[in-house]
Amino acid sequence: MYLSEHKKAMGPTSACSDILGGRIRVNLVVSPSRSAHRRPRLVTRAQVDKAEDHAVAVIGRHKPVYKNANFPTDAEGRTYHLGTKEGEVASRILSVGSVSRAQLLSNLLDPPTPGRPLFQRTSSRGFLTITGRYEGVPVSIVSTHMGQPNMDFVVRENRAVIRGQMAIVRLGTCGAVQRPAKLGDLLIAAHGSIAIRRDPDYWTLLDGHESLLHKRNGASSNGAANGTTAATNGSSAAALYGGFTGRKPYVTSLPVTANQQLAALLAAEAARVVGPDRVVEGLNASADSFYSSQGRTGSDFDDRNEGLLADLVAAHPDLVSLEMETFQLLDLARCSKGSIKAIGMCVALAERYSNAFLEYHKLEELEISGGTAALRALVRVPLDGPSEAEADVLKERQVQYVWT
Ligand code: R1P
Ligand code: URA
Repeated sequence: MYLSEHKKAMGPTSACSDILGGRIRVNLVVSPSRSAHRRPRLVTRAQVDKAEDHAVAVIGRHKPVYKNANFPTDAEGRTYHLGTKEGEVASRILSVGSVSRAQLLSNLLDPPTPGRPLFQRTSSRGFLTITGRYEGVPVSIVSTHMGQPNMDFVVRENRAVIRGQMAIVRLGTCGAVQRPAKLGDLLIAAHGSIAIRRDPDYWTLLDGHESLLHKRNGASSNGAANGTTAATNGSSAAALYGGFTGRKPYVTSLPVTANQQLAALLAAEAARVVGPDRVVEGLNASADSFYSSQGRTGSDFDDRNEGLLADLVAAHPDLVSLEMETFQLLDLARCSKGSIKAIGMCVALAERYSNAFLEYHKLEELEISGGTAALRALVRVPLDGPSEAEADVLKERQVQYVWT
């Protein structure tokens, strides 16, 4: 039973917060024969059938049954995190970070016909998929949220519900690492992306190194008299903990490439929309956090990242942008056996070299410019359709497409 049906069946509802502060809706089920002043008893949905004839409040939402722990889908074939099924997502996808960006850019899609609104679905995990057409070609806009694990859900679960080749363009926001990239520019990862990861072992080994150093200094009460110094003790400790020496707090990967056909189309469309002097092509870096792994400093944590940005630029002179998802997209496209063409483009929201941050009211216009360029590139890139065998399977399953 869906929530709306459930609401009808279960009577009045009341919004409240769960223990993590998230909004949940509690259905108050009160027997008419009982007095209204009784406090409702909280039961889970699974317990509701067994509830005796007195006031209960049902917590939680309807949960479908998933089969296949390896790649969970429900009885309708909906994926576990994105909640979409075959026929609901187009093979050309614009992936954006936030739900509000997805909603904003859905205004760029062809106007829906009367009585047939754009397809929209928000999953239980908050992923929003909007499907319609752009210049007559089916496209989907998917809010991807933040970080590489979320991009992993978006790429893999969409791949699972689409037949034939796919194209994915990410439109995000990022930090501009060096000139000529500046605030408000569209930065295209035409040279691909590297990944930056904080290495927790650095701190683990550092702790071990320092406590051993401390023990040695403390144990050898006459250390100074023996002529031993912290430095010599330190190096023997490092030898004991082999691997600490030379270990770095942040690890960077080799670059993965972007699809060059899509990159060229996107660069041309972006230049058309905002002008060539506002488009910069180069290498992107996707970090595993907004703060430490992007070289943001502060005094609350021991991050050891003061030299990170300078090191990155020295090692990668073509580095232009720093964000959190593009690497995962390009890496999965690279491993997709030729079935995904991908590229990332970001609005420069921060200048890391000057410490300036874009006035937020200017962002919407830049998102629309970037979104227009991305949609124009998406509908122009050639894609192979489903194979004959896949087409037969689709026909047999009588898949309904939301854009037809
Ligand atoms: C951090 O604020 C977020 O903004 C950037 C980063 O990649 C990260 O997701 O992109 P989006 O604006 O697309 O979310
Ligand atoms: N998003 C990021 O990940 N980094 C920035 O500096 C700005 C936006």
